[in-house]
Amino acid sequence: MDRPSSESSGVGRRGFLGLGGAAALGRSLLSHDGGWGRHGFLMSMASAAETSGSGAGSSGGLPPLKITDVRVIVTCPDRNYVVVKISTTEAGLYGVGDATLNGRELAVAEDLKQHIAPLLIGRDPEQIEDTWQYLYRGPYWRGGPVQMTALAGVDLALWDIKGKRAGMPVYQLLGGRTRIGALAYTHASGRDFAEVEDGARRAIERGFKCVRAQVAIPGLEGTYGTAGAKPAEAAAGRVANMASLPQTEVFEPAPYLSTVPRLFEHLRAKLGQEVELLHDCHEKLDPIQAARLARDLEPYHLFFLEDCLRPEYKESFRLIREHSTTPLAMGELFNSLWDCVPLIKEQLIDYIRCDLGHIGGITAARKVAALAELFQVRTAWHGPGDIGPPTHAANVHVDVSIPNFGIQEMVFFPDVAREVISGGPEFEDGYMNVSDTPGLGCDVNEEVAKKYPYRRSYLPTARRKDGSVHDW
Ligand code: KDG
Ligand code: MG
Repeated sequence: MDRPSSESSGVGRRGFLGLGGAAALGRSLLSHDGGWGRHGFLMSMASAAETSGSGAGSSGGLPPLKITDVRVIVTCPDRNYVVVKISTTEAGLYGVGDATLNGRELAVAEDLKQHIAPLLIGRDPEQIEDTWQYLYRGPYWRGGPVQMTALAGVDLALWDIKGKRAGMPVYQLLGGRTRIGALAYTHASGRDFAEVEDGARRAIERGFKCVRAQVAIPGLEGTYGTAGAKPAEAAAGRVANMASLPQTEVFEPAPYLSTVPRLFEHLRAKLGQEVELLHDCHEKLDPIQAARLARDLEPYHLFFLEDCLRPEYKESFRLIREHSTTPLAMGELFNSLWDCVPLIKEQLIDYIRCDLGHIGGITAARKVAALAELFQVRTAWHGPGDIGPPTHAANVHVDVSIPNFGIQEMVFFPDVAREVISGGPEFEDGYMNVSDTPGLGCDVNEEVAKKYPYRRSYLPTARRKDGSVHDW
């Protein structure tokens, strides 16, 4: 299973010439009626999108642009990342996207190399929406986390190209700034309440105004979000995971449901009212359990309670709503735009927190955000360490350009990761921001990436005390 550190799609000029032939055949079929009726129009779209970009796409006197190469770089500086680099006919003009799907990195890399790259060579990179539609609907077997992560990687690289070509940061292309920065939250976790409190105090000293708090549950082996209580333990856990099969944590709802409200009682008593507190249930609860937790947390005024339910059970959010005024966030496991619709349009949540890297990139996110705006739902895009800097950059470009931004989850990447993938958002005084660098503002160093070969790694799994499988 292990692969070399850095892999390229191997689809270059030869693939481009090959596709040109197929597209020419397509054109001749489409133009069979020989006129400028419906078929003639289709012919011109296919021609513009799939081959040369001639007559469509480029504007403002710029010459037509084509995609010449799609490179897929798999690297593991501290953890695995999949980077997509799309080159164009303009010398030095390329885009960098992120297609990292934690635990299934090679599935996405192969999808990109084997199936998607050949479709991109020769296309006009400026036709982002058309390319999105073509890659989403084209394969017939649409959707799923692997394909949507691959699509996001391409989408980000294309927005990067468009921004670089325009000489503008992507947020300008999305309509320009609506705010000076994106309110950020970080994580505090620990083996007991005092350790979580220490972590929260450190975050506040660093400038954070919002902190997500997770605590180990007494009597249970491993609890989501607490492995990083001490940096050394987190590193050890990650290495162990890379060397072996998935670790198994134990989950029981009863101690979890009684411990979490006491954690927040402790934090409010020690930290006061000013800091915003959040908690991630990580899709572990049944509806009535989630309703109880949301109600029990009401006195501690959470900014939001995250991902209470498994992603399949959208209508069950109604039950939680009926019992509590704790604000709800949901969505990091969604990989379809349509997953978001019932929750937003029925106002069953307050924050939609899709992962831009798994739902199809900026092109998808701006639609989710626009729908959410109409129903007074705000955004809280997923921002964990297991998606790469280009996705974090994309998060913030969207955050600072939409009217209904809520909050942004953030991480600090270790220096070794930044050696390979540079750029990405900056943090200051509680807010994230992106620079005015044209495009997304990230780059990849392929030579350095080769120093860090891919290492197979699994997310943990969970079981109940009786041995049955539970959600991690
Ligand atoms: O790969 C899984 C992580 O992205 C996820 O566990 C992180 O839940 C998460 C969060 O809210 O950051
Ligand atoms: Mg989460």
